[in-house]
Amino acid sequence: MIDKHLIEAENVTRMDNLAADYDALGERLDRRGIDIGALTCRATGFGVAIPSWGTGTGGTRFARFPGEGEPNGIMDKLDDCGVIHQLTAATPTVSLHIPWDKADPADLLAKAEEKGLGFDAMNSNTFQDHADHPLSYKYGSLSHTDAATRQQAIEHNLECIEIGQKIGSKSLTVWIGDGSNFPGQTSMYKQFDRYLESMKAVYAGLPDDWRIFSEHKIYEPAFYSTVVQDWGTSLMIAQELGNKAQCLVDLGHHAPNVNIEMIVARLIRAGKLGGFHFNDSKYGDDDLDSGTIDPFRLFLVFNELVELEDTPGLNLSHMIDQSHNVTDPIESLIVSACEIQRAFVQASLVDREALEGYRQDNDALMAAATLRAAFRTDVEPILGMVRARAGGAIDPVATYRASGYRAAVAAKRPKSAGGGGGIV
Ligand code: LRH
Ligand code: MN
Ligand code: MN
Repeated sequence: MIDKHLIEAENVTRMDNLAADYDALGERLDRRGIDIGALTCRATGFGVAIPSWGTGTGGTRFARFPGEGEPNGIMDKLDDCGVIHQLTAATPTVSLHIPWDKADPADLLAKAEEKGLGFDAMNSNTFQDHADHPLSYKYGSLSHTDAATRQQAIEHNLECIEIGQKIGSKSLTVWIGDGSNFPGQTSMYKQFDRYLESMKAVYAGLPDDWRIFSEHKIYEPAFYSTVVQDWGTSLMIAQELGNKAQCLVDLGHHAPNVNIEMIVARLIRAGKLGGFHFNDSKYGDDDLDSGTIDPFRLFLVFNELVELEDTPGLNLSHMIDQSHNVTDPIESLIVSACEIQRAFVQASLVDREALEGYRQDNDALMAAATLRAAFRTDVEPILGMVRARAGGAIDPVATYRASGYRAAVAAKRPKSAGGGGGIV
């Protein structure tokens, strides 16, 4: 962990400016009838889960360029997650990926406790072969034509639930790469049917207080058709499986320009929105840091979430899913957590009563202006204050750099290999 005296010393250098900025913002918000104290409280309660796999350097299918001091295994990853939470005070949980993070559950729990972390959704992985799975997923997993391969994939998902139960997780996210690469290669009807049958077997093993999330993605690794390719299919799956099944929206898993905020509203209406994988993208599943390409879109997603937050039964799992190729993953994850929290706070600033009035009057211009007024408000003083009050860093990236954490772990962790291919 980072020495808390260092965090305090770093904060001391920034506290006067922060306090002045916070007061000034408080005055401005007051003129708009918004209580900065209440908003700060709201922001304090916000958390997003770190993907364990995001702490390593990702890569593309062309190459992977390992960074210094990369985590070797889940215990190192949890150390890094602990640092991210320590500095941001906004990432209290970690989402694990099996088999990448397989370890004795008692050790996982002990490490998480030491770092003040909990566990969010478990992620199964049947998009690559496992050393201890005799059958290959080259031609699919839960929807494979071969019953034995489907069974192997089902059992893997059940094992993920079993591990999750031991560490306090309450949900399983299923994303599969199944699909086809050529027209005619597969029966799209029968393949989906096989998938549903397999998922029913997984669902049957789900504890009563668990949820299963179906994660859609338009394409990749299959390039002609994908079994769970969009939110329509994902909704069908969740509806066919039952109450404990919901949809997970990974922001990068759509065609460019798709109106994701509308998907969010639709899934909430159906009672089927379970959670998110936040990231940003320019072209496809780029897995870039949240809010770095299109912060307005992130804001619009949160605008729907805030507007509909009192919907009965809404219980969202906020998670990040990113891949870092050219940055220090810890820094990228810090930036993303802060940007996601920022979007939440900005969306909380929307004058909902005025917006509703403009909607009633069909005043499109003023409705859009109402959203813009919230989006344009610089809420950084609120974010900084939330972190400072929680023992985090006013400027988490600067504090992280000042701590020398990366160099310190680089001296201890053996360098990992580069080469072709990264994680998805
Ligand atoms: C697939 C995906 C899915 C996987 C993760 C590694 O692209 O978004 O969530 O589990 O990447
Ligand atoms: Mn994802
Ligand atoms: Mn993805």
